[in-house]
Amino acid sequence: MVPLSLAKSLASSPRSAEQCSADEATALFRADVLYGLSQPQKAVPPKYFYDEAGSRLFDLICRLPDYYPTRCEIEILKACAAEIGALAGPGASLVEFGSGSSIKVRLLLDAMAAPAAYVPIDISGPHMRAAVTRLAEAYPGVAMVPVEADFTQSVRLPPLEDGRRVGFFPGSTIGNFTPQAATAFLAHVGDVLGAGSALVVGFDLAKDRAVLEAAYDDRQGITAAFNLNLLARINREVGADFEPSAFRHRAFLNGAESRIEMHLESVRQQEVSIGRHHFAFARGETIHTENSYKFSADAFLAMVRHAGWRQHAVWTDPKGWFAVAALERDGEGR
Ligand code: AVJ
Repeated sequence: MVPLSLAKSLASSPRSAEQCSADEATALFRADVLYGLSQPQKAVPPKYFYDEAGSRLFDLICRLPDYYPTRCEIEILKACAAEIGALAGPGASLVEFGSGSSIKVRLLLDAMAAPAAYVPIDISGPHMRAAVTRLAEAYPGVAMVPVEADFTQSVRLPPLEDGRRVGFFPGSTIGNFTPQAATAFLAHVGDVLGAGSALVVGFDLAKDRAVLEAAYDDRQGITAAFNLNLLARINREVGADFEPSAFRHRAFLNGAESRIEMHLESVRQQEVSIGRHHFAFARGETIHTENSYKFSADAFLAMVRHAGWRQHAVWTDPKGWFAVAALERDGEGR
């Protein structure tokens, strides 16, 4: 079951969905957009960034000089891969939540002894399947079992071999949730993976405002294009009449909440229509499109404990900008 707090915090309309048809996915997208634009603070959940164009733009973001999280996390994973491999044990199955281009997972598969399966779960089906095709060539002995699903909703795993189940949730995607929803999500992941499983999760650390704001408002304007692409997607898939050039990308640190917020700001007073629904925008009014929480290691580990996980290890990069936690769950496993 989906914890309601989880759906709410992402400004989703309350409902549950997984592994649904394209028509159903579009209907849910429409419902989320109508719901989100009806709120006092207009909002659209960040999971909708990742259509084909958005997934490609996100891959570009990961290579930007200003966007440090990807580089820091890869540096950490290279250093701790052997220990994660030992934690996984032989014949383990690796389950990745929000797999995207599946690049970091290679570091773990390389370090694992005879991994049985790789189970990527991603909302962007075509992007994921292309990544899995590339991965299958490099890892012929590993069963590739992609699951096209919204992992913020309840997910069912396919049948897996007897080895340990190891969840992988990199990139600080956990930071898209409010701390309360993140705790609920970590508990949900524990239920999905089951007793005796492990979880490797990346999270971004609180740091200097200038570094953070540059990472989310890069000089090349790629993050702006990524944010604005959401409007083009809503126009195309939901039939809205957004004028993307009448909105501006905004990204800033909300220090009180310890999160980067991304918004799309209306440059003038205007009205946007979706079918018979009309949404008025004042000049300067925004659509809140993403939260990206920045944690202290202590705060993160407190959430993890509340969600029923035990800490195995926490690693950071030399600058102390990003962290990866390896967690375990009690029990016999299967
Ligand atoms: C994929 C959610 C981890 O929050 O840093 C990157 C998304 N947004 N630049 C993040 C994102 C703008 C990213 N996560």
